[in-house]
Amino acid sequence: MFVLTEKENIIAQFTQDVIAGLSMTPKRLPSKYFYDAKGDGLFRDIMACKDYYVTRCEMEIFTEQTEKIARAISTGRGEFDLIELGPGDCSKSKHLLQALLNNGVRFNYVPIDISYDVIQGIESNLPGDLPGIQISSRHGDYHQMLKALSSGSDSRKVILNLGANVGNMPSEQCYKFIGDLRNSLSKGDIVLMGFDLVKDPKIIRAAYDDDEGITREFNLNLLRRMSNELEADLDISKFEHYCSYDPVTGACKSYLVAVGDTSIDIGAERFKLSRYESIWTEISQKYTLAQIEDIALANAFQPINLFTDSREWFADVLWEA
Ligand code: AVI
Repeated sequence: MFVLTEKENIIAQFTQDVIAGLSMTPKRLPSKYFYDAKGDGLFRDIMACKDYYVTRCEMEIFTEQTEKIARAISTGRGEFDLIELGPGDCSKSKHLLQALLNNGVRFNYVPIDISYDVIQGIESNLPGDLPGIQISSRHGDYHQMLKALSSGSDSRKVILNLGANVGNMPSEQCYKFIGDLRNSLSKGDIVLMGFDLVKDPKIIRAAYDDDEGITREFNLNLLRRMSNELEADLDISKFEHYCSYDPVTGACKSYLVAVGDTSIDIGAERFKLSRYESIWTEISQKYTLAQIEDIALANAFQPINLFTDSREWFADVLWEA
């Protein structure tokens, strides 16, 4: 029997998603495909760039309120699995992990990420940085992550979903993800989830169209991946990055806009784009605190704590199942 390797499966899924997205009107592509080794590096550059406030705000929460968060997630809990969805380089969670280790809390750290590079980075660096940490990493996307959660160990679960990752899901998908997350947990399990808050629209726009052009490169990387991995025939110089923020809906959206008539060929498929036609590549949704509470209650979570940075630009909320 002919069996596809994991790598071939990933390419087959990528091809299928790209063809489906480019067949839509208007065209769209999923932002999860920004992240290969180059995309991970560009995202690290975005996190360090002056216009992108998101990471610094959440880092302030994790460095200034580490003990408070450590106590909130561990008190009265016994041993637990600390499952981090999309940990990146763990730069924020590392503070929390260190505090838990210092306090003698017994936990097993389970980082789950779609990127192999991220998982490999954690496995090779974290034990050196945090001696004594127990790690059981997993590789997969959000859908697989939730399956892994419900079929995982019977230990108490504490889920970390930091960095405004849920903001990258359109609202129906975000509700579904949080509903599925709730269904994969048992009563008493808890979730610490990051949300970027509504703020001055100019600050949000600048964060997603930074002066150094890193976000532009990040967005264009999706086309680069299509060219390299799917052997798509396309001309990257025919596309530009554009981002909009709608203060009414809180939706910050990124697009690749064709700067001239062009086409993208994938295998036998040809997708024509006329000048100024756009491909929607990403949403970074911003929320009010009231909306965040509604999301929790609508999905049978009980909000139990809230941590914000000093400017109230970002919130990490603690919900109990
Ligand atoms: C990963 N995610 C939360 C980032 C965000 O802010 O939406 C991805 C990103 N896209 C452009 N800049 C950063």
